[in-house]
Amino acid sequence: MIQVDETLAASELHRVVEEVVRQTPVFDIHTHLYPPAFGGLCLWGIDELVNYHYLIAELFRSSSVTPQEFWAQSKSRQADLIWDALFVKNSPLSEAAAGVVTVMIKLGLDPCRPDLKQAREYFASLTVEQYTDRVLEIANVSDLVMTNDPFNPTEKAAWKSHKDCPERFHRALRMDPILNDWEVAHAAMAAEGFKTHLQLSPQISDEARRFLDHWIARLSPVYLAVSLPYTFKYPDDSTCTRLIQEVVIPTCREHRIPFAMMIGVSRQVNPALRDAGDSLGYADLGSVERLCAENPDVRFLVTVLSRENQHALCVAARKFSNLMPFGCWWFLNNPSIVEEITAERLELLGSTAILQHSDARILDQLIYKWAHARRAISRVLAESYSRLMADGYPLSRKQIERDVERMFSGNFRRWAGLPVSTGR
Ligand code: HDL
Ligand code: ZN
Repeated sequence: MIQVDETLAASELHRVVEEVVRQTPVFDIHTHLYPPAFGGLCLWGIDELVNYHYLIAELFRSSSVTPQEFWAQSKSRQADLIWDALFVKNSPLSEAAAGVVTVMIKLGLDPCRPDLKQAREYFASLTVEQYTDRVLEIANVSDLVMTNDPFNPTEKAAWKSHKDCPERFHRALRMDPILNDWEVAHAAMAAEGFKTHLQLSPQISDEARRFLDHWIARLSPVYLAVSLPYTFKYPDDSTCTRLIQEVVIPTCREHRIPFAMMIGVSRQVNPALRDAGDSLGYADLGSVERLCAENPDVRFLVTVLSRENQHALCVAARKFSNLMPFGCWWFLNNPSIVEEITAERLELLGSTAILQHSDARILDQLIYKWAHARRAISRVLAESYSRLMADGYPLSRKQIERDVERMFSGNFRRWAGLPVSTGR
C-alpha cells in the first residue's frame, strides 16, 4: 500500500508550518563565530552579548556617554552602561536589544534585573565547550560557516598552530583587503614571501592566486567571500575588476568553490563608532548580472545591504541559475524586513533561495537570531501555503518539510558541493 501523505486541513496549517520551521536544522552560511579552541576569537557570554556593536551604536542615542568615554571603559563597565541605558532606563524595543532578552529568557535568566550580576554568575558556571553545544542545540543549527580572514594576525596565528576546528564549523576564506585595498593586501602577502607588487601583471596575479591556493589548502573553505562597497562596479578599469577576472574567478573555477559577494557597505561613515560606524548604499546589480553572465560555470552567492536591492537580486537570480541569493544581511535582519524579503523570494524564486544567515559575532546570538528568523519565516511561508490551499491545492506536511529543508540547508549544501541529507 503506497503511503499517501495526509492532506493538511487549513485550520492546522499555521501550527504545522511553525513546527516544521522550528524543528528543521539550519545550515548557517555566514557567521563571525569560532570554535572554543580559538580562544579569544570565540566570543560568548553576557558581557560580549551586551557589547554587540549594534547595541553600542544604540547606547549613544539613549545616553550622554560619548564614544571617547565609552571606549576608555573596561568591557564589563561598557556592558553595564549599555544595560542601564537600553534595558533598565528604556524598553528593549530594538531588534538587537530584544535579541538579548530572547537569549536570557531561553537560558532561564531574568532580563528585568537592574544589573548583570545574575547573568554573570550563570556564565561563570559554564565552560565554553558546554555552552557551544547548548547554544547550537537550542538554536537548532547543525552547521555554520565562519569568516576566516588570512590578513588578521590573530586568526593567522591560530591556523598556523592548528587549532581544533570541528567539522560543523565550516570555513570561508574572506578576501576584503585583496579586492578593496590592494595596497595593503599586496604588502601583507609580500611579507609572507609571496612575490606580489602594487603594480599588477600576469605574474603578480599568479602570486595572488598562489596565496589563495595556500589558504584554501589550509582552510578547505566552502566559499571565497568578500564584502564590497555600494559603489562596486563590474567591469571597470579598477584593480578590483582585474583581480576578480585574473585571480578570484580562476581560483573559484579551479577549486570548484562558490564566490560570495556581500554588496552595499558604506564603510566607516562615523569612525568614532568603530565596528558600529558603517552604513549602507544602493548598489549596481547590473555588475552582478554581468559577472554571472560572463561565468556561467561559476556559482555565485550574493547578498545585498540595501532593502531595494534585495528585490533586484531576486529578479537577477531568475535570469541566472548560477546566482544564489542569501540572507537578510545586517541592517535588513529585522523582522519587518525579513518578512518582506522572504515573501518576495518565495513569490519570485519559490524554494530556491537561502532565506537567512545569522551573521552572529557572539555565540549566544545564534539563539535569538534563529528564533526571530524562524518566527518571521513561518509567518510568510504559512501565508504562501494558505493561498495555495485556498485555491484548492492539497498540501501535505511532507511537502512543507521538503521545502523548508531545502531553504534551510539543502540549497547551500548543493551550492557548496557538500553531501545533501537524505531527507526524512
Ligand atoms: O562584513 C560583514 O561580514 C558584516 O556582516 C559586518 O561584519 C557587520 O559589521 C556585521 O556584523 N553585520 O551584521
Ligand atoms: Zn558578516
